[in-house]
Amino acid sequence: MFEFQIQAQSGRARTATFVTPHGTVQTPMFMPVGTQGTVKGLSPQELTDIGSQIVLANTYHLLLRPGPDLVAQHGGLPGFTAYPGPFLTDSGGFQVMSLGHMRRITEEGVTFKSHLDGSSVYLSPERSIEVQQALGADVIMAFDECPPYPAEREYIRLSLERTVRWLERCRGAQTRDDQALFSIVQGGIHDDLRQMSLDATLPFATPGFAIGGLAVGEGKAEMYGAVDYTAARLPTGKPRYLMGVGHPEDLVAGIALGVDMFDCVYPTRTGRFGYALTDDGRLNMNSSAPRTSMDPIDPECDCYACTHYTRAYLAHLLRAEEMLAPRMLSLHNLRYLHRLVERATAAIREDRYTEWATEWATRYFKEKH
Ligand code: PRF
Ligand code: ZN
Repeated sequence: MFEFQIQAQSGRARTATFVTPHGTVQTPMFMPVGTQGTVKGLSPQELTDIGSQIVLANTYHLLLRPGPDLVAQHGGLPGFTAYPGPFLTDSGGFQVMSLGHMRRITEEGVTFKSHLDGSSVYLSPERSIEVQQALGADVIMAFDECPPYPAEREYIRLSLERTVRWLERCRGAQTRDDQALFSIVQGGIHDDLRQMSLDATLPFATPGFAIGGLAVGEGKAEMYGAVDYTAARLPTGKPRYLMGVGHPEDLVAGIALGVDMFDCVYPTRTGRFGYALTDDGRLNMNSSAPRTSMDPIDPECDCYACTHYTRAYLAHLLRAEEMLAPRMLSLHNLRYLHRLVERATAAIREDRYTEWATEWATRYFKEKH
């Protein structure tokens, strides 16, 4: 179980298979975000059809509503959601920081007010694991703290040390052996703090390692620097997951640095706002040009929207506030990212990743007139 087998490499980029109880997946991989146990607007069948492999769900949200017991009564997330593939649950650490009110963080855990009804909720390493076991994902995440950006160096240091003590407690709380517990390396954008986090985290030899604490407001250069430093020091033979990162250029750059897994609300959120991802950059479907265009969003895309609809029809749906519009744009954007990593994988197999990435970026960032 959880075997990670590298098939090909090109520089630091690699392609591998990762075995989970609900199926074997191919990396590199983009994981759609299904915070509430649903990828907004899309059915499990649609996700399967566009090549989604693992769906991410959130401990924080599902703990508050509907509660882990109800999900467990359905046999966990697969039974509750009818999505047949693997799930990954985030631990709640990051969501408490970004969504919970009136947080109190202590060594023991975090107390916060629910963003839904203001009630007081408690999460700790033990409680997070208990909830993630009830949710039943194939990959579960350690309960960590993601410091805000910017934060004092000293705060980041104390926080990453506590995250390591919390990792030890997560380990101790785990009673199932059919869920891979991934550890999370923190340390902000500071190489020496990343090194401290690595030194303390690597000995746990978890079945996978995440790079946390990024995409919180630092610049792209700082983010890529931290990914570069961290990914180069993670074990070769385990999956590496860059948390909360997933703009197209971040996937292309992250894969070059040896990252295997990504997740982000970007493709679905930007789709709901009327933006479509293409090799020529992000297309604003709310603008005037698409309203009369007889072309599909992307002639190379094989998604349902691109094989059936013109830009003009989709722009019409968007302006009429028809719900098919956000659905189709979410579907297309997810398919775009899945195809992007499929093309990256093909380039890795041909050992021409850098050439492919340069070609892709040249077109993606070219000024359109
Ligand atoms: N930790 C956890 N989840 C996360 C992150 C993190 O650092 C990030 C990084 N911004 C996204 N999601 N547990
Ligand atoms: Zn499409």
